[in-house]
Amino acid sequence: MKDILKNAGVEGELSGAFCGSWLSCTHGEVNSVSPVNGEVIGTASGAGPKEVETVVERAVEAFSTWRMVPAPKRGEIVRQIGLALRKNKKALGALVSLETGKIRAEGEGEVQEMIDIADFAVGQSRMLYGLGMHSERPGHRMYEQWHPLGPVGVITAFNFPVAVWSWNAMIALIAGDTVIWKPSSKAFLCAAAVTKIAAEVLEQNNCPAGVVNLLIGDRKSVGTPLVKNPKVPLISATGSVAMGRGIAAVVAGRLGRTILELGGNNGIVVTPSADLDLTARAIVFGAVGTAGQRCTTTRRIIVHQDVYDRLKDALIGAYRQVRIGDPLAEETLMGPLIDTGAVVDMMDALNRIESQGGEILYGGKVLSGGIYDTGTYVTPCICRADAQMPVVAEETFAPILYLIPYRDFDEAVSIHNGVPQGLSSAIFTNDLQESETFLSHRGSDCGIANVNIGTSGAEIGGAFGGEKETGGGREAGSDAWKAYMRRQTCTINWSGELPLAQGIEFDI
Ligand code: UN1
Repeated sequence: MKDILKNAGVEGELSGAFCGSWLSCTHGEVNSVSPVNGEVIGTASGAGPKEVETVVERAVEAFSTWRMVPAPKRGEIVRQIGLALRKNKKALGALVSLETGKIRAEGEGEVQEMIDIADFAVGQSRMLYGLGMHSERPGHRMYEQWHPLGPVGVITAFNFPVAVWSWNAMIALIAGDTVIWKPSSKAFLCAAAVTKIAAEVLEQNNCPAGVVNLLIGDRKSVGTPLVKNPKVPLISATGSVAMGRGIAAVVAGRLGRTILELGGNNGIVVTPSADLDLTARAIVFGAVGTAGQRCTTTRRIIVHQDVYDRLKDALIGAYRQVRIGDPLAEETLMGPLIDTGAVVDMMDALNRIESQGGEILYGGKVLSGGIYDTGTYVTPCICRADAQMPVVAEETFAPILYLIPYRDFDEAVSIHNGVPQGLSSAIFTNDLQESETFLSHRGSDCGIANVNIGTSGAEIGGAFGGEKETGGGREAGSDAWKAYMRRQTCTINWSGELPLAQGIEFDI
C-alpha cells in the first residue's frame, strides 16, 4: 500500500488547494478511506470558501496568458501531459484501484482513457474550426470563430476519479481555458496525483501558475462556492441527479453554462435472434464491471420471453464464476463497493425489490471474513422484475441487474425508454429491422445507443453523455470541444458602402 502511494507521489499529508503552488488550508481534514481494506490511506487539509476564491482568482489571471498561447502550442503541452501519463500508467492505475476499489485492469484502463483523450485533444488543437458563411450583402464576408471561454470548474465523481477530469481538462486546455478541479472527497488522492503530473509538465513549459488547479473538500466548503462563482463561466459536473439539479439551478441563476453528466439506468434489449453467448458476456461486463458503479453500468435487461430462461441460466452461471476480492490481485474480476454506505443503499434497494414483487434470483449478499470484513464486498445480484416496479426506475449505484421479460418489440422499446434517465442503451439482435428501429428516432431515447455491444466502456472519440435526467451534457470527443469555447460571428464590410441586412434603407 505504501508503495502505491509513494509511486503515485501522494504519501504524507496533502494540502487541499493547488493553483501553481499548494496553499495552506485550515478547513478541517479530509480522509481518503480505501474500500479495499477500510484503512485511511491519505489525509488532506480541506479547502474552504477562502481558498476557492484564491484559486479562482489565480485561474482567471492564468487564463489571460494561457488564452494567448496558440492553440497548437497548447496542444503540444497536452501531448507532453499524455506522455507523462503513459509513464505513470501503472502507478496511477494502482492508486485508482486502491482508492476506489476498481480492479487493476480497470484502473489502468481509466488511465488509458486519459492518454487517449490527450492524443485526441492534440489533434483537435489544430481543428478548432469555425464556419464561413456567404453574406447576403455585397462586399461582405461572414465567418465564425471560437475563442477560449475562461476558467472551467470540473466536478468529478469517485467512480471515474481521473478519466472524467481528463475528458474535460484536455479539451478545455487546448481550447485555451484554465481548469479548476473539485474531485470527489472519496477519491482525492487520485486527483492530487494527476494534478502533480500535469502541473509539472506545465511548469517545464513555463506556463503560468493557475492553468490547472485543484480544490479538495466537500460540497459545502468547496462545491457550492465554486459553482456560485460568476468568474467561472462553465461548470462541468458528473454525479447524481440530485447533485446536478442543485448545480443546474445555481449556475442557471447566474446565467452560466453547465455540462451535466448525471445518472444512468441503462438497458439492453435482448431479442430472440440475439447471439446469447455474446449477449451474456457483454451483460456480465456491463453489470458486474466496476462493481456496478459506472454511470453506464447495465442495470436493466429487457429480454424476449422466448429466450428469458436461457439468458437467465447463462447469466447465473457466469455470475457464479465472478471472482470477488482484492481489486489489486490479478485474478479478481470484482472489487468492493466504494463504502459501507453504498452497501446499505444496495441492501435497501434489494428489500424494496422484494416488497414490490420482484424476485432475487442470484447474489445480493454482503460478504464477510478475511479481507471481506470491511463490509464493502458484496455478491453481484440478478433479479426478476417488472417494468412498473418503482425501484426499477431508480439508479441504484450497485451491481443489481433487473431481468424484465417482454412479448413484442414495441413493448420492449417502450419499457426501455420508460425510465427518467437517458444515458446509454443497447440492443442485441441479428435482425436488421429491430436494430435499425432501435437506432431510429422512435427507438432508444438515450445519448448512447449500441448494437451487439454493451452499455458501458464507451470510447473517447464520441461525444459522451445522455438525455432526460442524465442532464444533456456532452463531453470527450466529436464536437464536444465547442462547449468549452465561446462562438463569435463576425461580419467584415470591404465594400466601401453601407448596405443594411434585410434590405433596410436608413439614409439620413
Ligand atoms: C462514468 O461512469 O461516469 O463508458 C463514466 C464508460 C466509461 C465512462 C463511464 N468510458 O463506461
